[in-house]
Amino acid sequence: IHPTAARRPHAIVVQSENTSYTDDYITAQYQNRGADVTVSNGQYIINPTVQNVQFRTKRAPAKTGLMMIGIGGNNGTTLCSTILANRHNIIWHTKNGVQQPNYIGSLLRASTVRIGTEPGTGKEVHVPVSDVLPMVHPNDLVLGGWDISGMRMDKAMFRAKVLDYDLQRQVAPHMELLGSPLPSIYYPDFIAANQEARADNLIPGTDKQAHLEHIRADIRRFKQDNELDRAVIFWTANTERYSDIIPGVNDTADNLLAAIKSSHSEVSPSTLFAVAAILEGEPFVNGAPQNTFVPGVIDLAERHKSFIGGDDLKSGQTKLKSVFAEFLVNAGIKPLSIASYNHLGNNDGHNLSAERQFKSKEISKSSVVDDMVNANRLLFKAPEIGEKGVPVGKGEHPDHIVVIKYVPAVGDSKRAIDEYYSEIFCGGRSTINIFNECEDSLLATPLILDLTILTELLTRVQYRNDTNAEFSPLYSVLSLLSYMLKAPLVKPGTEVVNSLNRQRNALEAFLKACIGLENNNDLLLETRIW
Ligand code: NAI
Ligand code: DG6
Repeated sequence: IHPTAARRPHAIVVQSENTSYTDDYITAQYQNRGADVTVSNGQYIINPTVQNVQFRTKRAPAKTGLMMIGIGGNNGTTLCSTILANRHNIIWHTKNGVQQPNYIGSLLRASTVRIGTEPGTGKEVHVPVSDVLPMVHPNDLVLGGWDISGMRMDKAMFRAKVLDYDLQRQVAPHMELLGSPLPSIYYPDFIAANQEARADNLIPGTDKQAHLEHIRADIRRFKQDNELDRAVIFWTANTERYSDIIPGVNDTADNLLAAIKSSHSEVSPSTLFAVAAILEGEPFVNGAPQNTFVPGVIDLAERHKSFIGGDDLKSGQTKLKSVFAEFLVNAGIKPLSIASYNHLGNNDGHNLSAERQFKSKEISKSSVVDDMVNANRLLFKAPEIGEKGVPVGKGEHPDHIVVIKYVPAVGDSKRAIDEYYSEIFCGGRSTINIFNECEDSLLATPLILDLTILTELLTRVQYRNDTNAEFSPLYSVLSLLSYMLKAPLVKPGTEVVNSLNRQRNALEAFLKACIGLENNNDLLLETRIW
């Protein structure tokens, strides 16, 4: 099925007493099966558990806008121009021949899910992920947003130097119609000093409360002007430095709101945008690595039952690492070191050449193997237990380094080099090197689309169970978005899952649960028995 296949609203119908359809909703009963494990005298005592949950999904996707902060950058302009190319079916010439627009790289539009087997033959049936539940089509997203650079969108696309010239040339008149980005807020201390020359499109003043009101008004106006039901607010602006977490300033919702009122210097632009989105009841996704979601933001989102997701798009090197490291550890091979280098020459690379902004990226790229390592205490020693029964340190871990260098000549075409050095059988050693080269923004753009479309969908799903008799929205932190994110934000107190396979399984299982289906497992019993 071609990734740009036309919308097919009723592609799947589940005939079961667990699933019912009305004009407005799909409602499904689901049994959430797990196991409680306790350890007693060195023995694992396991009690299987079952929870009954009912999911209700509003069928009609909202008329949705995507408001990007940083719309004039490489990701922002690439996203707008490729949607316009798809929408207007612009065909262009490359040195390899004629190229058609598509949504390759989008999990939702270009990948499939196994939905069951054909009766009789047992042949597996796969459907596009976007058919499992009604979802917004990317071509239908209404595009807008802010940038500290006021360059008109067609010119900003040329500045990005991502797309083939023949496509740029043809899509430019459509991009021109998007006009210039909305003025934004610029607190120079948060992004690299080398970005200052771009900052010519600013909301005046230094009063952060006034800035918050301004952005909220922008969101309301954008929704009103475009008759939208929903606007997903998406940070794809420069990576900021980390904000200090200061008790009394950004540790609770009330303190954060007060800090904005007093224009406290530690409130970052991205945090201000997140607060604006939450107060407007619109979801906010952070595509960059900084700690936008200080505790006060999470508290505020919970209070308003608003949705947030982050952090940092997982486009290439880290995505592969979250598969490769798991493969090694699950194969019983012990990674001793993982050394990751990359260099790139776009504006993102320029900003990341500053120490504090690099630090944010280094943190988000570094935690990705932790859960796989912690899951295998045969290979990696557990932390020692201190006096009060509390673990000391993190336990044994492979050496893991991340290096990023700015090399202007290569532009958007990022080079990533990874060395996995591992211990194998009886003292042997294995060294595996990976070299990857690709246009960074062409990897990132489909992720922004997937995150936006999934976020909109998740705002339409409600649940009830034994403890909540009334249908309630999902929890504010949308950890189901983890597949597309390097350092997934999760419900405080719960564990982060970095494994790409597990993240995808979770998403598939959730989408299927919403239509009353169990996730397929690979038991394939019919192939194992007579
Ligand atoms: P870019 O530098 O081309 O674009 C960022 C844009 O944000 C610029 O146009 C800049 O003027 C604007 N900006 C900076 N501060 C702003 C503010 N306060 N308000 C509004 N606009 C502001 O960068 P690119 O390549 O588009 O990447 C965007 C972000 O996504 C970066 O933080 C990057 O680290 C992150 N990212 C990118 C990935 C990729 O593969 N391209 C993958 C993972 C994350
Ligand atoms: C260089 O690391 C620039 C970054 O913005 C990355 O391109 C981006 O974070 C993607 O990282 P990864 O590890 O998913 O390829």
